[in-house]
Amino acid sequence: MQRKLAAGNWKMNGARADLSMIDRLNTSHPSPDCDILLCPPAHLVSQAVAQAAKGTLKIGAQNCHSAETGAYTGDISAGMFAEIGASHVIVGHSERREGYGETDTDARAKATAAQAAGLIPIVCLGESLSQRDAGDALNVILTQLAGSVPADSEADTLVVAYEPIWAIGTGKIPTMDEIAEVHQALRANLIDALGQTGAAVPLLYGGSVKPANAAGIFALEHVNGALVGGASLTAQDFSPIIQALS
Ligand code: G2H
Repeated sequence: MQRKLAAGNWKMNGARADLSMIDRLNTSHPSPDCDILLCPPAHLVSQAVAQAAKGTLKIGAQNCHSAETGAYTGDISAGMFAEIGASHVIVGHSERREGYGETDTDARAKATAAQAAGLIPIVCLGESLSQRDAGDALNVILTQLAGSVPADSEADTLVVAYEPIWAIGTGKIPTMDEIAEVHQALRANLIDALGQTGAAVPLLYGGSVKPANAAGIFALEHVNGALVGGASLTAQDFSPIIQALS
């Protein structure tokens, strides 16, 4: 059985004062098989961990370097995030792939570094609109999966998130059949690659998840939660999504 996960990705948004929403999220009591995660910008991770300490909410990072230490000005390693109490790190997000030229190889190196540091990587995959229109979505996604997931992952050391690029921050989402088709293919491929471990890896959907569409998405087979951007910025929006999952 897969654990469920409602993960908020604040991207480059939020200030210290916004961490007050952690207190409100910490008063929600998700089911025992459901984790709630917030990934604020890097400079807020430490304070967020402290603020979340009195509840069950987990705090993660949005990116990490693949090296443990070194001359990488401006970067932060997985071990550094682990040291300050983070539990997860997002890798391979399309905004990193598009904006910084990150490849599947980079995503896998970061995911491997995260696992070595004791963090759970959330490996993101997803097709562009032109790739979907060309009928190439599944091929693109499964190629990214094969190239981005560390081969020796365990069910409790990996999360995979399907995020169609054209659905991110646009208010558009795929049809329920399209999401179901991708998640079915991801599950089958993870089982091929990892055996029974692949059956238990949590699979998230991401891209314009809102309170109004969350329950329908969560009802789909092989959808074990969501990676939520804009709607994770306030408790008013994120709380009902958490409720819909748990
Ligand atoms: C996709 C998602 C969060 P949003 O990037 O990872 O963002 O929910 O704003 O589309």
